[in-house]
Amino acid sequence: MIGDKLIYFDTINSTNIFLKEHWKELPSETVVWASKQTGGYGRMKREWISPRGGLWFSVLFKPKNRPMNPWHYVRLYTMAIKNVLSKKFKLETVIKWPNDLLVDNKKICGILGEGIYTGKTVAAIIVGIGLNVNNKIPDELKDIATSYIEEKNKKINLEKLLKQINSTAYYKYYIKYFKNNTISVFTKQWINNLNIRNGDFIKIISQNGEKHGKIVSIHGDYLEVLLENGLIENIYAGEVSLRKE
Ligand code: BT5
Repeated sequence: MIGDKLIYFDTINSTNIFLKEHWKELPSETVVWASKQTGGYGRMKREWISPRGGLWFSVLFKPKNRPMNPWHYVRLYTMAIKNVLSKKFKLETVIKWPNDLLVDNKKICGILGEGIYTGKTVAAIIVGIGLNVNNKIPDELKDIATSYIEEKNKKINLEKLLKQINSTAYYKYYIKYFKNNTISVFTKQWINNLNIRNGDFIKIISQNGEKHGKIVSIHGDYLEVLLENGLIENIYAGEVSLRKE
């Protein structure tokens, strides 16, 4: 079960970095949890602010003979956390494609999937989860971020929450994923929970700049987008952020 091996730190640079350095000697489904991170990061090495009170953890997967797309692993955690927040804590969120959970358009959770490659094959996957729980949001993030305590004025026990998330992820999502050996069994549920729909106008932001377009169709792994220049492009998760327009 995920988290049977749990490594805890009061303070660490980043739980993802720890697993990147130690993945070889640790078993699959090890969880690394820290009360505070000093060097937390998101996609494209963006800073992830991780003060005490939030839930910051990473999960190692080293599955043999299983699909190894880091984004699929991210997606299952996104759905599991949405499920736990709704069912156990009465907080409704929407999934912002591809890796965030939002409350009223503000980010409460960000998830980062990283693959460790030996040659061309993925030897391990690290899923890093940042969930704002009992931490107040600093002024510089107030417009774009929120936390459970900001929304509900209540605290959650972080250790219990961590266990609830991991057992929901495992029993409701990962077992089915591994058994079917494909993420497609969740595609319908994924698309229904997203904050985007066919026909939405979006801005696509990547390291190569910005593009504007209209969503033609949403697929399990990508969005089909009609760009301003008339071309159709498939947009994959990864180094891309979206804004609805
Ligand atoms: C993510 O990146 O959303 C993935 C974040 C993953 C963090 C976890 S914590 C445990 C593990 N260890 C790590 O070092 N990382 C993982 P991205 O989509 O790139 O979003 C990053 C952006 O979110 C930043 O540029 C800020 O605008 C914003 N941000 C930073 N800290 C935030 C916070 N605490 N809450 C909400 N938004 C934040």
